[in-house]
Amino acid sequence: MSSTWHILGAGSLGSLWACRLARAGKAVRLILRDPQRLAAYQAAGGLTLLEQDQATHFAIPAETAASGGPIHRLLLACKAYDAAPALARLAPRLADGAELVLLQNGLGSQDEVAEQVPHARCIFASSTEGAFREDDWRVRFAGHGFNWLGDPLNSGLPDWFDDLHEAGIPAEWTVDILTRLWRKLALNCAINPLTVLHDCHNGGLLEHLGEVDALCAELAELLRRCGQPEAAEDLGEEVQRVILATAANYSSMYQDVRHARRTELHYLLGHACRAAARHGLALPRLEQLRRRLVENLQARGLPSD
Ligand code: NAD
Ligand code: KPL
Repeated sequence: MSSTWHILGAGSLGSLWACRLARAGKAVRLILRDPQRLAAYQAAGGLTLLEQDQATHFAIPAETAASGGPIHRLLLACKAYDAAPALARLAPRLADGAELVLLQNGLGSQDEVAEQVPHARCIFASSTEGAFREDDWRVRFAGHGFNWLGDPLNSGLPDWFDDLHEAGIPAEWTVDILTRLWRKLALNCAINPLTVLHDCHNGGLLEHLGEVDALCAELAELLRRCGQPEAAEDLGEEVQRVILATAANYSSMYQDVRHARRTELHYLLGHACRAAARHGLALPRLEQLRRRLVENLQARGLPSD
């Protein structure tokens, strides 16, 4: 079994993982979107990681999905809405027993991917690290955080897990990855859409705590109905703590909207509302929030699915 890390998506998190793994001497290959992106990457000569005032260059090899060669270990580091289409192009290259790490925020995309590759092992990740692209192939490590990884179908620790520690990637294996993902989804649902609708940074929601609390009550009810009571515990308190701790920041959804990028709404609030409907649970505030957000995105000419 090859120990190469194939990483699809040289965006913010994909580049951050690629640079740290390469710095630790791990074999890494980037998978880029098409021959044009590959040519642009090759002209740049690699990725640059910016940490505080230090810039380090990594000449990581790259290819496109059309390249030959089996893939044994794949980090899928694209947005949730790109995950299944991106994987479809790579599926023929996955070796027997291949392992995939799915870095997508929210829920739903992991199942879309797993359904396509029933013979591969799909490991879900939930990340609170922060990174953003300053320019093509230049990524800034913006916020220290943590990564939880786990496989809802198999609790066994993957044999490559120490690669992460050796690369300085803060990570822990958890048997409760779905609880982690649901909890983060609920936090994102309580904060991110309201920052778009009220056009404010996270701290601006301190003016709207009644609205936030009412959403948290519905989200907690949903989590319990979905068999995630732990993810529901003290949700409102944690949401307020996050609002205070990140008061000066703009949420990821706010930033997507400000840069006229597609949001991950379908895998966040959309997933929550679909789960509620499946359980026959009426959550009027959450549904109204989704409708207001869809209208807001449509008015801006942005995708709203
Ligand atoms: P990003 O947009 O910066 O990077 C995604 C990259 O994937 C882009 O470069 C895009 O071109 C590439 N891509 C898409 N489809 C592709 C394909 N078919 N082939 C090759 N490349 C393809 O996104 P990101 O910020 O790194 O986010 C990735 C995921 O991680 C998201 O679900 C996000 O919510 C989550 N996340 C991000 C951060 C962060 O700080 N950036 C933090 C926590 C979680
Ligand atoms: O994860 C976040 C995001 O902006 O996506 C926080 C800061 C927790 C707000 O929901």
